[in-house]
Amino acid sequence: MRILFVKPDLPKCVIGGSEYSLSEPLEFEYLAATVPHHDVKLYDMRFGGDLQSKLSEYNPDAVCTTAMTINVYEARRILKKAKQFNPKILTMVGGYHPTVVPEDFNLNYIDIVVMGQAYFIFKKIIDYVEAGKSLEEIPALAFPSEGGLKYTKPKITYLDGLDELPLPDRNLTREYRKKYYVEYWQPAAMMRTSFGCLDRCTFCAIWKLTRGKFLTRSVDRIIEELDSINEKYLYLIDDNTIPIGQHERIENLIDAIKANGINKEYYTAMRTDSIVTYPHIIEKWAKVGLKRIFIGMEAHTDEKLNDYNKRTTHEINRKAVDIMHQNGIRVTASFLVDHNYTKDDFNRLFDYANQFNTDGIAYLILTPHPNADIWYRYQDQIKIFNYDLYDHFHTVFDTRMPKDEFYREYSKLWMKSYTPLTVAGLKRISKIFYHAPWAQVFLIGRVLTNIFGRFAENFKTKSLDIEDEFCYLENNRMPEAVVEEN
Ligand code: B12
Ligand code: SF4
Repeated sequence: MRILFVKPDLPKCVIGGSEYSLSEPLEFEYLAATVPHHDVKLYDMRFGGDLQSKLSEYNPDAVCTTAMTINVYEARRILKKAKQFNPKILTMVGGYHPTVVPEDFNLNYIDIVVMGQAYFIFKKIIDYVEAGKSLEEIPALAFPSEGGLKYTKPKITYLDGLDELPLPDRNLTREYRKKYYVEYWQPAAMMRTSFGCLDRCTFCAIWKLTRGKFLTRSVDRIIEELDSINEKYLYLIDDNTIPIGQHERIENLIDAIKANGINKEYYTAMRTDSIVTYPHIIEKWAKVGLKRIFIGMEAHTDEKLNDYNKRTTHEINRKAVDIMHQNGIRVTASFLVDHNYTKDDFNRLFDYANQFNTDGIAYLILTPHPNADIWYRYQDQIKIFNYDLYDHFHTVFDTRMPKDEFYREYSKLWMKSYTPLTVAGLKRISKIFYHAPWAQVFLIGRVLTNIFGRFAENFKTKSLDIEDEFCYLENNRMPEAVVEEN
């Protein structure tokens, strides 16, 4: 079969996508690796182009797309176009959103909605369709129909480990690889060494994907994949690279990286309590290439950290940043902005967040991702059901301040943090450029200009709460999610 994977473009109003990162579609590389006996092709719409001409050129038998919540409308458009182009094309969608709200894809131009981790399911679907066999015995599928989705059983499947998975097929992305970047690292590759998290933050959509388990890959398998990747810069997409009590695997991995002479630079996410518990691992890893780290500090008060069930404190966060800085690792600290913020809260957050002198800082608006605890908790307070706005840069709740003012203060947070308008901003920019290799100066400029551009624009329009032809409201409420909490 000829299978076309289509990575959707981002809605125009989404912030936080290509402004800072445009990375390889690992989901399709994994799926492609399970069907080596079929002809596969990728069309990454984030780089522009025209789907119609791709369809004519390749004439696929199946078109597969993926969707986070922000991709829902674009994913639908892709599959609709494919069906209109040739009604015989098998149209399929999977990913985070179809997993938790499959009903959003109950549309007559979609043949199959796939829920959960589809590594082995995908191969079966393709082989069964080719052989003309019924798909009913394959788990975790939903078939659109007028009376509602028809599900196969069980409704969702989970992984127990990651070692049985094939290595991602990076040939799929060969024509795009040089263009993928993570902030000012380009070309940058993406890879997973573990999946899931043992913590239970209320705003987080991730830990339920593995039923709360932390799944790991063996060191040998990780080294094998590292060896097969050409890029020097690696973004490890682990949700929490070193959970407390699970540190041995990373120590062994660091030893293996050293023993195998692997010369790469790493960027990953870690909890601050792990950093504080294992400073010696940070020191060791820094010596073999850990250069950058993303930490979710989330709040400027311990009370709010408790409310998010973050299980960290200001003191832990502060120590963690110190440890990273002592080891020459660049830190991006991320904070959640609450829709109930007043002007004073914005000012307090700015002062708090900027005291750590981190290279990167991110302010994400608290967003109720379908199936996260807060999605259930705040159901009756969710006011915007336009999925394009579920990007952490828009609020879908009513705000305490008038919306215009809220967004103005929000934009100011970013502007003040990344421009010489404030001492903190000036310090940050100087620090970023001072430590940057010459080759990255242009790329850093690009990220900063993008951030500045987006938020400066917001000063003009005075609101990020835009509705244009790409942002439209289809549902007046979200359907029930199917993933059960364990
Ligand atoms: C890496 C990552 C990114 C990368 C980009 C990834 C990419 N290439 O698009 C970066 C850092 C740029 C990013 C950005 C954002 N991200 Co992100 N990201 C992730 C992360 C950590 C891993 C995703 C991944 O690549 N997994 C690896 C692949 C192999 O797994 P997978 O995607 O789950 O795919 C499997 C199945 O879902 C299924 N599947 C997926 N697609 C399809 C399609 C078909 C046809 C089939 C059959 C199966 C299938 O099969 C795959 C194999 O089993 C997840 C968290 C997580 N642990 O999942 C968040 C996550 C997906 N991101 C999230 C969000 C919110 C964002 C942003 C909107 C945040 C922001 N504004 O900055 C932006 C959006 C911009 C964008 N899309 O480019 C949310 C999504 C929640 C939601 N409601 O949709 C998640 C869940 C994290 C969170 N915050 O809770 N992200
Ligand atoms: S926010 Fe981070 S630490 Fe909290 S549950 Fe999610 S992945 Fe784990």
